[in-house]
Parts: sequence; structure tokens; C-alpha cells
Amino acid sequence: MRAHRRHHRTTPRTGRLLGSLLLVAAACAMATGAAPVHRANATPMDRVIPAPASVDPGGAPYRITPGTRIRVDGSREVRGVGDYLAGVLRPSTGYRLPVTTEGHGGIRLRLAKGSYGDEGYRLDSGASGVTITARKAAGLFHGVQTLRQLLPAAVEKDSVQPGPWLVAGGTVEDTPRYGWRAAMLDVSRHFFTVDEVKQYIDRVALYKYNKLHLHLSDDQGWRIAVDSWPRLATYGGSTEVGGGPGGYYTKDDYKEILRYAASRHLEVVPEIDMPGHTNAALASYAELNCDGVAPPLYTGTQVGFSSLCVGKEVTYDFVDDVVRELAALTPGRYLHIGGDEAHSTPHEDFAAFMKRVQPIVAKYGKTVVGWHQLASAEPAEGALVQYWGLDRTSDAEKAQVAEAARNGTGLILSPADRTYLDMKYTKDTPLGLSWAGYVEVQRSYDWDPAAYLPGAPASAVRGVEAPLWTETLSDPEQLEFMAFPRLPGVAELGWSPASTHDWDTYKVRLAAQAPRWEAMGIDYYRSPQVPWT
Ligand code: TNX
Repeated sequence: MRAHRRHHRTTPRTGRLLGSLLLVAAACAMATGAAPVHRANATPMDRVIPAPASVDPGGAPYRITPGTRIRVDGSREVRGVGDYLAGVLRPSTGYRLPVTTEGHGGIRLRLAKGSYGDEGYRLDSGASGVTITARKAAGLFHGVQTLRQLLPAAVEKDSVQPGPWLVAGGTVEDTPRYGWRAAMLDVSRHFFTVDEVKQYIDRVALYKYNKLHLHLSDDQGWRIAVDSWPRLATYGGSTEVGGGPGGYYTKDDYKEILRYAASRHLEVVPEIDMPGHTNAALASYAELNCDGVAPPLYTGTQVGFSSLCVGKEVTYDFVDDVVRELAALTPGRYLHIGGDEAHSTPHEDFAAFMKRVQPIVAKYGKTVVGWHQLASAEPAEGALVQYWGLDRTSDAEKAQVAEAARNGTGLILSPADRTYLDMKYTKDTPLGLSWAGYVEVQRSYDWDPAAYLPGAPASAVRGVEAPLWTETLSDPEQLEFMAFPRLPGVAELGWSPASTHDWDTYKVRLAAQAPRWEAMGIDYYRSPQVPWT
């Protein structure tokens, strides 16, 4: 189909007259704006994931050509988004696509006052160009993700493709439902290199996630260099589940992850899990143990057997040093202190520990995030708790979290039987765990964060998170297989207005993403629930 190539009107060939007439008719209809826009390979505007707040399709499409420019204002931030867009488009189009403050038309990224919020944007597409307008660069970045999805899937390839590169005509106005849309990666159970983390960052940025929660420490490995306690990384990071070599991020590595995440408008939320999930630390420093004896490194997959020594003063020196160094490195607002599955910490100790540790986080200028067990202690003012329960979680435990929410603690929802990307899809999934049950695609998408936890006010819900635990996952392809196709669904729960929520239409939009994943080389689970074409 080359109906959009208007110059064909002037070069009809003998024997192809009828075809040419059709081309003329199509081109004319397009020029008047009367033609349906989902012709050729422009993707219809209503296919985007996460579903935009409002879509008004119509008018002629825009075509990216060898002469297209990406127009930005003088600011570094906007230019950064322009460079990013050029990086996506150049390999597959083969065009130069200069990022410039000069010229007319083309793809324009502009900041302007307006009701777009911190992350919203407006995208206008028509014959003469595409303009994305936002109040902040993050909004432009999210608008660019929408633009990407409006282009043919082949735009995602890393070699030159024939095109044509049409963007459907119309207007998208979009702003997220929630400010917390996080993906979590467990780099402790298996270590992932800086490049592997970057690749995951690129995957989640596609769907407008805005936070990357890094689970940096657990029983099986400590993954971040701490100058004041160097053995945490050099010894505590020296293995992983299954006994592999593990690894850790130097401070420069971590800064590189932060830089890359920031270039994708993701805020990194580092987690040091305490007081449980600490065998790697306890193995590295004997004095952190109540009995003064360091346990061996651990490469299995049990949970709940380790605890920092709540009664020892050195424990709080340790926490202070770690939090100080990590806070100094991290520009984001939050520091996650874990707090889950502290089965070998008596409850009284757990509460006492949290009472001492939360002010340390505040002292270094960060806001506490904890797993929802923090609700059983006393969450600090402004703290957020991350709910990871499931249907069978006891009413008492749910009620405790709901009560904290009613008292002003913010809620992040990552129910294990909905958003845990490490859960098997079905009993036949080769990777993953199943302690929270099997989580097929519909199950992970089909729930409402605002009404999820009984007794918790909708106003307490800050957003959603999709954790990817890695007991069974050791390479990037495996991460992708577990994340796709569930990752986009959780993104949609976090971004799209509740009014757009509908499995029957969502599954059709989801199916339409598959050619994109294929173009990117992403291996995904072919769920029988999704009408792949
Ligand atoms: C529970 S979720 C855990 C993790 C495991 C995960 C595996 C949570 C706060 N704790 O330690 O890795 O299940 O699915």
C-alpha cells in the first residue's frame, strides 16, 4: 500500500491505470481530511498503550521524510528528549533527522504553560507536522512514546526499513492517573549488569513508567558499593542464587544507571531491605550478628531466615552509613527500606528497628518507602507502604494496611497475585515462581487500584508497581519473557483513566503491540487470552 505517496498521481504507468486512479482517490480524500486515517500503516490513535486520557482522531496523517527535522527550543532538557527521539527514529528510517531550533513543520517538541501537569502532554498530528506540547520535559518524553506507537512497528528495528513513516492525524491529550508507576528489578538474587539494567529501563520507558525501584540487597547478594563498609559489595556481592559469580555496582556504575534512568525520565528508588533479607551483609561483617559470628554466603532461595541484630548499637551505625552514602548518590526523593518477611525478627524488635531507622532516612533528606509490613510498626510521617499481599492475605493484615492508609500513609499497590512479574503465567511456564498462584495476562490487568484494598481510601493510592524478582531469572531474555505482555497492563493501570479500563478492548490493543516487540527482539509469552494476529 502506497496510497499516501501523492507523487504517484503524476506518474501513472500503462496497465496500472485503475490502481493509479485508486491512488489518486485515496490521496485526494486524504488531502481533504475525509479519509479514515487507519490506512496504509499509520497506527490508529486508539491503539496506544497506556490508553490516553483523550483521543480525537481525524485529518490527514503526517509523513516523516528524509527532510523531516526534530524541532526543539534552546533548553538542554527538551534537546535531550529530541536527541532521544532521533535515536529511536534514525536507525530504521535511515533519515538524518537533525535536532534543531530552526525551520518549520516537522516534529516539534515544545514546552508551554497549560493544564498538562508534571507528566502530561498534548500531541497534534496533521499533514504539516506533529507537535508535542507539555509543561515539562517528562511530558514531552511520554508524548514521544505515544508518537512511537503511532508509527509502524518496523520503526523499532535497528536497520533501515522501507517505511513509509506515517503518523495518523488527530489530537491526543493525556495525563496520568497516578504519579507512582514503578517497575522493580531484583538485582540481588541474580545480578544484572549496568547494560542489562539499561535495557530494562528502555523497556519500561516505552509504557510511561516513571520509577525504577532497584532491589539492591538481599540474602543472596549486596549489589552497591558502600565506602564505609567495603566488604558488603566485595564479599557480600560475590555470589548469587545458584552460586554464580554475582557482582555489584561501583558508585560510578550506579551513577551511570541513574543518568540513563534520568534520560528516560525515570526516578530510581533504591532499596536496602532490612532488618530481614540481610544474609549478604551479615556474612560480610561478623559484628552485625547478635552472636558475633558471620554466617556463610547464601545461594539458595529460601526467605525469612536472616535478621540484623536489633539490640546492637553497631547495627544503627551500619544503617546510618549505608543510608547516608546511598542518599548522597541518589537524586530521587525516596529510599526504600524493605521490611518484608522479617520472620526471624520478633515483632517488637521489628517495630523498634523501624522506629530508629526511619528517622535516619529522614535525616539524609529522603522519604521512606517500605513493604506493607511497615504498617505493623509505625510508618513515619509521609512514608509510603507498598502492598504486596494477595487475595488470601488475612483480613487482619489487610485491615492494618488500610488503617495506615486512612491515617495518611500513602499506598503503592503491587499485589503479588496481580502485578508480580515473576509469577508463572500458567503451570506450564518454564520460569518463575507460583507461591502467589498463576498470573495470566487478564488477571494482571483486570483490577482497579483505587478500589483494591478494602477500607483504604482511594485518595491514599499513589500508584502501582510491577516487581520482577529474580530467583529463577538470570538473563535479560528471561526478564523480558516474564515482563511481556504483563508489564504494559500494569502501566495502563497506573496511567490511564479508570473509564478506559476494559479487558475486551485492551486485549486487542495489546495484540497490536506484538509486532513492535518482535521488531525490538523481545521474546514474549504468547498468552492464549490475547488475540495475536
Ligand atoms: C516475596 S515480595 C518477597 C521476595 C521474593 C518474592 C518472590 C516481598 C516483599 N518479598 O523476597 O523474592 O516474594 O516472588
